[in-house]
Formats: sequence, structure tokens, C-alpha cells
Amino acid sequence: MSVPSMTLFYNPASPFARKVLILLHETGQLDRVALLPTQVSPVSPDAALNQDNPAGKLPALRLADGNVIHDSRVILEYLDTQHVGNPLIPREGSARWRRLTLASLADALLDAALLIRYETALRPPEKHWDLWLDNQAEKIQRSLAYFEQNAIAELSSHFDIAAISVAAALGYLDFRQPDLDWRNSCPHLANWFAEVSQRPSMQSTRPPA
Ligand SMILES: N[C@@H](CCC(=O)N[C@@H](CS)C(=O)NCC(=O)O)C(=O)O
Repeated sequence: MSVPSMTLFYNPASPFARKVLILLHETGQLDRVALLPTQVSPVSPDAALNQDNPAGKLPALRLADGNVIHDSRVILEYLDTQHVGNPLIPREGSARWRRLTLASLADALLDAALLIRYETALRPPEKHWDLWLDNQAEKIQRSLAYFEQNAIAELSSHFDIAAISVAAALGYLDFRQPDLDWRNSCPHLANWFAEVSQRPSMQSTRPPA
């Protein structure tokens, strides 16, 4: 076991940080990173995190030389160059752009879910904006339908950047929107998620109950 040379600002409830943890597991790099639990929201920033990431968002990764990289996509790309196994982000060709696009759609789903979370958990109820919430929910539904109809075979083919991002997004929906019942309209996605959820990298990074 080596001494960690990098520090990850993270929170066990953060789906974006979870993507990084999953990739660390999958690529055998967990012991290279010290985890720094950090609690933030748009209305309760963390001073240390703000210094390292002016956007004040998790995750951020401090490297051995003191440089800090963010956001999760940049961190994943960096960490994927730091191991000797098969890359989890294709380095070139059409596969690269396709897998990154699937990952980006999963991140967009997550952005919408997080905005719903902030609106409903942080804003006073009398200030909730239903039209805005409804449109975030529709982004989630359209993204789920896209994965269900167009991406199951691709997601099943490799547990890579695309699959990690979709798995983290579905895990967050189950965590924060347990009544959504997305499995009913997306049975293939549900089967795929049940299968990948058995992976040690998924089991050991599950959001808190
Ligand atoms: N695009 C960013 C999104 C990160 C993000 O939204 N993180 C949330 C926690 S899950 C956060 O730090 N929110 C605090 C804030 O928005 O001020 C990424 O991929 O890392």
C-alpha cells in the first residue's frame, strides 16, 4: 500500500465525486488518493474548497505537485492517464466522442437532478418555481428514455466513462428521488443497472442510506 500523493475533495453523497471514486476503484488507484470529506451547497460554501476550486464545487483533485484539477470530467480524464490498464476513456476515434457524449448526457441528467434537489431542499417552499422544476424533470425523463432506447448495448459493452457516468446518475436518482419509478418506463436500463450495481466499485461507493 503506497502513501496517497493526491487529495480528493469529495462527499459520499456527491454523484460527481462518486464517478471519480468508481474510476479509482476500477483502475486500481484508490490508495493514491486521500479523501477529504467536504460539505458544500450553493448556499453554504467551503473556504478551503473555494481556494482550490473557485467554482466551489466537488469534486476537486489536488495533485502531488500542488496543482488542482476540476471538474469531474477533467479529473476522470487525468486519472485515466495514470494507470497501465485499458483506458476507460477511448483516446481517439469515433468511440471517444460517442462515449464522452453518453457520459455528458448522464452528467446533464445529474445537473438537472441536482438543481431539483437544491430548489426543493434549500429554497423556501413559497419560492419554489414549478414550471422550472417540471422542465428539469423533463430533462431527466428525456435522458432516461434516450439511454433506454439507444444506448443499452453500448453501455453493456464496457464499464467505462459512459457506463460509470450513467451508473452514478441512476444511483443519484435512487438516492434523492426514490419515488421516481424510472424502472417502470426503462426496464432494459433497470436490468443493466442491477447488473453493474454488483461491481465492487459500485457497492463500495453507494451514497449514504
Ligand atoms: N460539472 C461539475 C458539477 C459538480 C457539482 O455540481 N458538484 C456539486 C456536488 S454533487 C457541488 O459541489 N455543488 C455545490 C455548488 O453548486 O455550489 C462536475 O462534473 O464536477
